Amino acid sequence: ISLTKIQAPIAEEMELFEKKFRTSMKSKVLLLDRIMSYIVKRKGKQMRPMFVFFMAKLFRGDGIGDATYRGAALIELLHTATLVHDDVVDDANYRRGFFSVNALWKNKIAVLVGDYLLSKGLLLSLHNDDFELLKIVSNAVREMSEGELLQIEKARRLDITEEVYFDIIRQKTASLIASCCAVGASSAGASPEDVEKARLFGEKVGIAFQIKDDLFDYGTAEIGKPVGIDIKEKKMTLPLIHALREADWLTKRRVIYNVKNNNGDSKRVQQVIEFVKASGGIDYTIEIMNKYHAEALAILHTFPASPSRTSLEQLIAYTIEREK
Ligand code: 2DE
Ligand code: MG
Ligand code: MG
Ligand code: MG
Repeated sequence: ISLTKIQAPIAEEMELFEKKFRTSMKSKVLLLDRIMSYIVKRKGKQMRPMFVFFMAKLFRGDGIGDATYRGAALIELLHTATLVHDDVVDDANYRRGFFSVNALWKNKIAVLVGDYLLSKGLLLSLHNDDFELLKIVSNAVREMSEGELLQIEKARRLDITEEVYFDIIRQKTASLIASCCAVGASSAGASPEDVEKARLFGEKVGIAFQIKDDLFDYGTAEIGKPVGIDIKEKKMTLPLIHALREADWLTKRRVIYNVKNNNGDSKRVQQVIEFVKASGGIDYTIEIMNKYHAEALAILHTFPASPSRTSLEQLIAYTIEREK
């Protein structure tokens, strides 16, 4: 199933959202405005606002209020900010098949662009003194920053366990998708218990989402991001962590040596990829991803059946089946 089809029930809402999103990115500074239009033209799949809207509709089928629109715009601005900063942190030259902001305008500018987007997003929550929204997303920003730093700390020593891996992805990726769902529910007037359930649902989805992203690094699909970047960056993800755990000490030493001293050499990186594939690291990772998907689905099914629930089912199926 395609994302366009999944989006159909909220096509009108998404259109209005996009207008709000674009307006909130405007700046009088010419340089900033140019970069903003560059970013807007290369927009992503916008899965996060979709989570906000469908989750809101789950609790208020009769329509989407202003609070939900603000929440969706805030989340997408925040998401865009994190990607701009993430590419600086990761030294990544490509994003969504195009040059990243740092590749075109250098780190100095990219850092400031990210700050600008973040502040624009946070300001949206003040339009209606929406402190619940501000609280949810401020927490997500804190968690994402901690997750990124934890990842850097662990990349130095290559000693990451499966447990630490899940800590990292829960913080750096799942926290934002969890926030999408919490914001959607809360903006539609859901009870605190339901907001918490929505958050937990989003967290499971987010973990599955990042596992899928990490699988892409092994060349499991054509996505406009080069393969092996995580390994080059000494980022240990689940396929490699699992493969290493199963390996004998000599193999382990050889592979870790290759990761540590790859110096961007594609041949060394390719050797690591081959090792992971041969050791069943990919199959194992897919299994775990499916487990998180099933857990998300189980939480979703504690809510009564409705068209929006079906849409959310489709959206989480897409999360793990997507090719980009
Ligand atoms: C994606 O990980 C995770 C991104 C979180 C970024 C958060 C930052 C701190 P990946 P890909 C930088 C918070 C920053 C703010 C609030 C401006 O695996 O493969 O690097 O898409 O993702 O590059
Ligand atoms: Mg990155
Ligand atoms: Mg990163
Ligand atoms: Mg990645």
